[in-house]
Amino acid sequence: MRLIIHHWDTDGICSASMLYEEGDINVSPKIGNYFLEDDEIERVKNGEYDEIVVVDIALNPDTMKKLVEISKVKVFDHHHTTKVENIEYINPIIEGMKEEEWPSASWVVATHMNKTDNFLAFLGVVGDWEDRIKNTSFYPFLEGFMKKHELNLKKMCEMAYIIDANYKIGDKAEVEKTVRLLHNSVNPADFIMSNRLWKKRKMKIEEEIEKAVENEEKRIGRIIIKEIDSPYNIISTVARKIWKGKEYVVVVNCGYFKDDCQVYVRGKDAIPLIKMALTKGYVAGGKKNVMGAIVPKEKCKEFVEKIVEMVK
Ligand SMILES: [Mn+2]
Repeated sequence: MRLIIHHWDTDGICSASMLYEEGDINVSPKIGNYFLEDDEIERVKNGEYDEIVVVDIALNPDTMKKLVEISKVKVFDHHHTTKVENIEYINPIIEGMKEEEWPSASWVVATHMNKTDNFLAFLGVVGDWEDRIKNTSFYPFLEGFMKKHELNLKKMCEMAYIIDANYKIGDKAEVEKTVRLLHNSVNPADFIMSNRLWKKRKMKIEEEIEKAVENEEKRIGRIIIKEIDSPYNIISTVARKIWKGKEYVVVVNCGYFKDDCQVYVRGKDAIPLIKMALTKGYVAGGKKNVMGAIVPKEKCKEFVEKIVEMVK
């Protein structure tokens, strides 16, 4: 049997859905965790899987080392990660290729499977980039696909928001179910647009995000710091909404985890910040423009100060 461990967002779901075959088991880590907790590792052990596939999520090296001790591990991804020994990586980004040419894990998977003319392949891209995909060299591919299928970017963004409402509200079981539902659907676009539960959740989440964006913020030079206190996992969306492309946006949410704060940065170069967070021993990851980290509540203030010092 094969286990697919995937990110909880649209790209992770679309990628896993393309890879999914009858009989596979698919799971997401606990939403917000970029690692597996001990009980999750235990369950992977007990599953006696022949193969573990990790998709669109940069799990921390400690987790990856535990997985490779359990079974054969393969990774499909487009995040900056450090390789762990004896794992097969299908990740053009760590081979030095351009982010714009490999805009999503769904595109990595689709290329690998020779299935690039696929709705889920493109929806994963839109999930990760939203509108900003317009300014990339990838856009003509997406445009061509949308023309052929009478879709537009606004509609595709809406579908990604509908899917993402499930993880933002914290429903891990629904996230996992979505992989199978989309896999089995003859017309995934229609399926998404007609799901009333998901659409209702999207509205609820939009209210929460609106509240957070309007919340007061601190400014230090070209850095915007926004502290929120939300039980929902909306930190990356809030950062994306505030970011205009030039400044650094730091969003902190200490309302999601019991003992930890989520710290999310969007800015010109997040790579040194990821390295700094990892050096400090925190769970952290990201891409060229983003860093996400989980930091103990009592260390959060100091951590944000360090970020400010590094980017100002
Ligand atoms: Mn992704």
